[in-house]
Amino acid sequence: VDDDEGGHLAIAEARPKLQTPRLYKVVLLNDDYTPMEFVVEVLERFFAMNRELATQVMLKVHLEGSAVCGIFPRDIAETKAMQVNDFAQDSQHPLLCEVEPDD
Ligand code: TYC
Repeated sequence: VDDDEGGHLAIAEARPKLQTPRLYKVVLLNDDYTPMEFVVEVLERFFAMNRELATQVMLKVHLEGSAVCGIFPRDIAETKAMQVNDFAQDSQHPLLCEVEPDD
């Protein structure tokens, strides 16, 4: 609330200095060894895809070399990529996930 000295009160204009956060793509990369079923499970578990969509995205990676599995603010993108890479390592698959700016 602002007081203008003349005794009038006014609600101060709300000017939140916020910017929309930059977005980052989480990209899944193809390799020759990770089983297709494992990739589908990763997409279901970490990107909340149903089996049909997860299968489509897995096949796109397999056929084209890579595919975007989600677009998020930086921290979330980095966390998801790390979760996928850790899970793949623990399972002894070479599956790799990368983060890149969404221009
Ligand atoms: N190319 C793998 C195979 O033939 C399957 C695969 C798909 C691997 C997607 C990684 O991100 C990937 N078993």
